Amino acid sequence: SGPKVAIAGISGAVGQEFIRVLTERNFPYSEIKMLASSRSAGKEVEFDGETYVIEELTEDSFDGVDISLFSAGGSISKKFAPIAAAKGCFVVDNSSAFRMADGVPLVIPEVNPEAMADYKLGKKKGGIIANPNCSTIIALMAVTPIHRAVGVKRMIASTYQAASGAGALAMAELEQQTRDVLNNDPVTMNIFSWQYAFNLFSHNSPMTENGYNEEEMKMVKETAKIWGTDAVSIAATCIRVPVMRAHAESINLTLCSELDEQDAKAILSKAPGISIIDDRANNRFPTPLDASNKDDVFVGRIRQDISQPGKSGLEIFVCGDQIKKGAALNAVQIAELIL
Ligand code: 11C
Repeated sequence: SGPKVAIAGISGAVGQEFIRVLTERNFPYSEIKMLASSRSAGKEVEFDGETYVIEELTEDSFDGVDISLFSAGGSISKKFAPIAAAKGCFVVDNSSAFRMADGVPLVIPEVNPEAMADYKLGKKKGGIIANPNCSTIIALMAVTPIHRAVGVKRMIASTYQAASGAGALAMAELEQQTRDVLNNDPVTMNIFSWQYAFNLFSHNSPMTENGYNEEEMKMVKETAKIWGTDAVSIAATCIRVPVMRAHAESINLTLCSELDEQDAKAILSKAPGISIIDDRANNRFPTPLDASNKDDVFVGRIRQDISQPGKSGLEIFVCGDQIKKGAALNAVQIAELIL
């Protein structure tokens, strides 16, 4: 027994991860539908010991469905999420389509579960809940416990983002280009405009008028919505690096009151979903590979910022699996709250 579930975008990197996370967490369901575009319809997918035929996503797909996990791109979400919600379905949407919409909760379960207090099976008839951008989730998992303890006045994030954030084809491009370079073959660019292997570049999202790209502005705007305040000054520089599936972020904080680095470490050690790797003697700190395929966000380099007075500044380095906590796991945790 359990809810009737649908996954929209089953053939993408996050869609495939939904299957793994639902299995790992033993998510209850009575029926499950695997949905994708007509291109993937008819293909088969394995889940929980059964073979499912992928169905084409249509307006009728959500009849009788209780919870849908969407990761099929913003335009599919814009079209189908409201249709599903109108049919009484709870949609957990991984795209950016509804994140900033009034009345749509934007939720990291460890951070602001109260934002979706009314979104429970039986309590409300359907609705859309947005999953934040992966860079925002990974940053706020680590920074929110500090913010709750002493208040953050200013946050500067510099990201090192993995291929997975741009999808399965970008991951394949990184792999292929790496082979090509090592074989001395010509490198082909399909997903990105620049060589990716053995290189890095400014995030590929569109540039906005203020010189920040959309990824950077998502971190600014989504953090304000999740924390429920515009009072924290935030800026980000987002960079794509040739790493497969976990994002890293260097985060510099200006605090509202002083916090000793040891106290910061103690706060983070107790925070849900956080693992600490912070071994100065051995120069051992989080890496994207530590975080890959893991649920937790890894934090290290926890140190006082020497450029700020007293103990009013803090520096941390975080790594989190982009497909898991940055997308599929966070969405399934939201679905668990709906249950
Ligand atoms: C990246 N954060 O790593 C992006 C991918 O708004 O959900 C996801 C974009 C989004 O490139």
